[in-house]
Amino acid sequence: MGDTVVFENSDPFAHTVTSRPSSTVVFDSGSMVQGDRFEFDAERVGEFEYFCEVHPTMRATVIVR
Ligand SMILES: [Cu+2]
Repeated sequence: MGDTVVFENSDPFAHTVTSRPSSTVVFDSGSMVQGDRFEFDAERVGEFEYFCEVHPTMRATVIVR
């Protein structure tokens, strides 16, 4: 807890890191092109689901213990 998760887009296509409605913490990177970075401050214990607004089937979860 209290650490930072860094997302970096190494893909040639744009993506976002956007919290899903089920997440208790709201976050959104906006459009990230190749090389862009987004930081998520893990200040709270929990499981935070996110997806890509451009490709909604791309989903994952940040788990903070
Ligand atoms: Cu995407």
